[in-house]
Formats: sequence, C-alpha cells, structure tokens
Amino acid sequence: SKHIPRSRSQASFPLLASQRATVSQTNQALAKGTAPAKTNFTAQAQPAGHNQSRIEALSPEDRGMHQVLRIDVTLSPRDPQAPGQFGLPVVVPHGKEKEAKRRWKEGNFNVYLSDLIPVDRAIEDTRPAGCAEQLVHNNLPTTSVIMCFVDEVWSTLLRSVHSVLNRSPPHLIKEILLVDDCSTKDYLKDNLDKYMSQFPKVRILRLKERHGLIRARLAGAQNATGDVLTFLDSHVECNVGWLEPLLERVYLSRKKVACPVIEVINDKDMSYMTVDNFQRGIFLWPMNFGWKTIPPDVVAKNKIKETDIIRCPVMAGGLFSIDKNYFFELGTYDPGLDVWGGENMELSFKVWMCGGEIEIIPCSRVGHIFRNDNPYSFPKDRMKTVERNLVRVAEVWLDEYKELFYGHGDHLIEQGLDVGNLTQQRELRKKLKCKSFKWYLENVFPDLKAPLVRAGGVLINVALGKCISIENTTAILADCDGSSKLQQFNYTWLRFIKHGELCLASIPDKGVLILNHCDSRSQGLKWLHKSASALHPKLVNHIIFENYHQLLCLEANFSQKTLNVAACDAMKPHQKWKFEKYFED
Ligand code: LR7
Ligand code: MN
Repeated sequence: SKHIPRSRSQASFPLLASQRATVSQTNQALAKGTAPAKTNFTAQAQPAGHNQSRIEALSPEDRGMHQVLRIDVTLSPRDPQAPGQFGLPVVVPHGKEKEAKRRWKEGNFNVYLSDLIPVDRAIEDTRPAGCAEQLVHNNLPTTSVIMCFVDEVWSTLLRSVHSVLNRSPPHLIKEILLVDDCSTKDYLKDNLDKYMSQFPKVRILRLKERHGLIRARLAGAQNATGDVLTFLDSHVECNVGWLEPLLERVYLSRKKVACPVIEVINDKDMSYMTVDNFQRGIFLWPMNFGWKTIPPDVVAKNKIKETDIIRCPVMAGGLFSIDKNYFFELGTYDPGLDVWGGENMELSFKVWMCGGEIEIIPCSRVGHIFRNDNPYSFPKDRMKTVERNLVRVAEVWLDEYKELFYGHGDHLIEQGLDVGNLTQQRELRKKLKCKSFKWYLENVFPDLKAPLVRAGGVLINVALGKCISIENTTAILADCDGSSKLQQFNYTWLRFIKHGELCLASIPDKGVLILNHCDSRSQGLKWLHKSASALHPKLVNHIIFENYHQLLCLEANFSQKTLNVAACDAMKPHQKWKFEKYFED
C-alpha cells in the first residue's frame, strides 16, 4: 500500500507552493462538503474526506496554513507581582473591606479588585493540549470586534479591550467598535475618548438614546467594516489564540457561527477560572438557556477529543463570530426584540433552521464576569421585557411546539402581552425557506424532551374503571375501549382536554360536559391535572376545572353514565382520573 509521508515530498505529492490557492480551495470544499459529523454533538474539526491524507502530506505553508499565532504581549507582564496577575485570585486588603463592599454595586462584582489588578494582566493559557499546534488558513477574513456597553466599569472595559489588542493577530482586527448604549457615567465620555485615542483601531460609537443590547449590536453591525462580526460583552478577557480558530470556522463555511468556550472571571476574587470540557449550549422550557455536558460514555464511545468542535442547539448569546453578510442575509436579530434577553434563542433557531450551524470552538477561550444581577436599569420591567422577547421568538420559530413554551410558563398566556407585529419576521422565515422546528428538534437537539401533549389516550375514572366517551357532542361514561376513536383524548400544554380538534368544556350550571371549539382566550376550557395542578398538591389525580369562582373537579356519576363538575374533594374516588399515557416526567 502507498505510504504518504507527513512531511512534504515532491515525489509523492507534486503540488508546489505556487498552487497553494488550489489546495486551500480543495481543503475548503472538503470541509464544507460531505464530511459527516462524528456524532450529533460534534463537528469535524479538520477537513476530512478522501483527499485528506494527500493534503496533510503537504507542509502547512503549501496548504496555505499556519499554526495559530501565539500573540500575547502579556506573557511576560510588566509587573509580575501585581495583584491578579496570571489570573490568580485576589484578596481585598485589610481595612479596605468596607470600600470593596460599597463599590460592589457599581458592577455587581468586585469592582474594587478589578481596579486593583492590571488592565493588561496575564492569564493562564487554558486551551486543551493540541490547540497551539492547530493550523489555520493564512487568508482568514478580518473581523470587527463589537462590544456594546452601558455604564460598564472603567477597569473592566479597558481590560476587555486590552485583551483583544494584546492577544489577537493585528492584521485580523479590522477595528474594535465600542458601542456606548447611552451610558450615564461621566468617565465613559471624555476619559474614554482620550484613553482609546492611543489605539487607532478602536472606534467609539455613541448612541443618542438607550437602544438596549440587541439594537445596540445592530447599530454596531451597521457600522462595522470587517468581513466578520465578532461580538463580545464588555467585561471579558480574551485568552491566547482566541480569535484565529473562530475566524477559521467562518472561513471554512460562511454559515458557521463560531463561539468561544466561555470561561469564568470570578465576581468575588477576579480569578480566571477554566470550565469543564464537552459542554453544549442548550435550553430548557420555557426557553431558559443552560449548559449540558456531553455524557462521558458518549465522549468515550465516539472518541471525542477535548479539542473537537461542539455543535450547539443554542448559543449563550454574548460571544460569537458571524460572517457579516450572512448576519444581514438572516435579517440580523429581530429588531422588534427589546433591550436584553432571548436574542440568543432567536439567532440560534434562525441559524440552524435556515441552513447554518452554531459551534463552540474549544481552542478559543474567553473569560466573562458572570454577575447575579444586571448593574444597569431596564427601561421597562426586566422580567416582562425578556418574556415579551421570548413570546416573539416562540411565535415566529416554534410552530406547534410553542405550546410547550406557553405550557411551562402559564403566566405567559394569561398576560396577553402585546408583542407587536410579527408579520415581517414570519415572512423572513418563509423567504429564507427555513426548516420546521420539528426538524430542528430531530436533527439538532434530539435530547430535548418535547412531547407535543402532556398525556393522551383513554381517560379512565380510577374508582369505576370506566372511560370517557363522546356521544354526539356530549361526554359520557362508557366501558373502556382503547381502539375506539370516541374515547381518545389529549391533555395539552395549554391545559385543554382535546378530542380531535375540539375541546372538552364544562357548563357548570347545566351539569354536563360537551365538546366545544378550542379557544385559548376563553378560560372555560382549561383543566388542571397532574403537574399542572401543582397549586393543589392533594388534587393531582383530579381534573380541576380552572378559573371558576370555586374549585370544581371532574366527577363521574356511573349510575347515570354522566359526567359533571362538583366541588373538589381529595378523598372522593369518583374524582380521580388517569390518562392512558403520560409524556412529561
Ligand atoms: O441595555 C443594555 N445595553 C448594553 O449595551 C444592556 C446591556 N448592554 C451591554 C452590557 O454592558 C454588556 O456588555 O450588553 C452586554 C451584555 O449584557 P450583560 O453582560 O448584562 O448580559 P449577561 O452576560 O448577563 O447575559 C447574556 O445574555 C444576554 C441577553 O440575552 C446577552 O446575550 C449577553 O451577551 C449574554 N452574555 C453571555 O453570553 C456571556 C456568558 C453568559 C452565559 C451563559
Ligand atoms: Mn455579560
């Protein structure tokens, strides 16, 4: 068999440096094309395919690639003894505790310590082994780094900017765009202009009124001149070699959205802490972002390496690189989203469903100060703002699965929030020919529990062993027959008991149960059962008729084969019901 040596050999592989372009194009095509993902959780880190060994036989130079540059002017810091140097924890000096405590609320983290440590401190290179040796293309696109801020702490903002300047290859940074979202602090005005004037690449964009994070980012994007947009929060520290691996992914495919591993800058002692490997960005209902570790047995079975790229159902939101034109093709963020929150869900669904990918790149690492509370004010109520944003996302992207969203946050339907006009967003989705949310669940996030109904099948009265059946449009009791269509019901996330497209409705004064049109706005059709009856722990096996002036429960009267609602009684067996199958845990 033919052995192809790893080092470049004219004899075995006659491609010359002059043919570089061809090689890198082939490389690119390989990466873009057929290379299958190893598991659902990871993506190919390196281009693979039938020509791979031939290409790997070339020297990096002839492949148009180089090793990730080790650009870090903080490697031998000016003052190695300074507090916080190398990312080590810092203790508030004796006698300064009160001051430190007082200043905490300026940023909801230890602002006193942040001011104490150098703005260009060194941090530990936390990349997994192998990252430093990885190759990236010589002709990576340039990026505009966009940092939006409102009333950010001075030293933290500076440290964020210095970390970009000190640890990025200069030729890849087209500019650093600081978008001031109408900060009120004086030091963020003249002082900041003056300080940043020493860095020609730093531009400050001042918004005349508070846009909120989401629209501030859009303002940044509209003013950006680089090929790629790299968004960062304003309290971060980029680690060694953070940028090239992100741009490499976007270079390989313009529809890849690349996120660094987000490490932790401790809010109390300002230490730089690494995080566990193999974490995916996910969400739980009702669309709460979170991290989920790939199970160790999956890692072992699929031989997933620490450096392997991880495909993410959703991104955290703050730190990512995206091709600028692609961002605009996708219609940016929904501009109807307000201030803060939910935009990471929106962009994630949009990217995946409309043909792109979201990846975490383990060789790119950026620290972020996680805070317990936002240190700035919200123009409107914070909770309401986020909920309204999420409702917009659900209405545009979740299809029939939006019921799960509403079902996990009951108050969301009840509130009847005015979420504004959605026509443009829905039309955009059509225009981009995006796939369904069902496709997304099956292909991107198969481990999310998303049963469309909570329970279903026949509905049995526990005491009598009889089932509800439909006669004309009235519900009666009958012998159970699992094969009869007349006895099939679904208990939905909107708390309907559905028979086909119709809903079980009670008319308490008449003492009968009938089928009616389902209408989310009308309360007379909703029932609490199992976990939905959380407020009535003694009545979980009951079916509580919701929103009547008294607590009424579904009750069987077997002698008359009828059903009605009566005052709930935890002890009454005739009020205990079971569906054939339950889908929630
Ligand atoms: O009105 C505002 N205007 C702004 O310019 C509100 C905020 N901002 C700025 C702010 O100064 C900061 O630099 O926007 C940035 C993000 O705001 P944070 O730091 O208060 O947000 P966060 O880190 O608590 O929250 C996460 O979710 C946000 C809203 O959905 C954004 O997407 C953040 O970027 C995001 N942060 C991250 O992804 C970092 C990791 C967190 C996790 C998990
Ligand atoms: Mn943040």
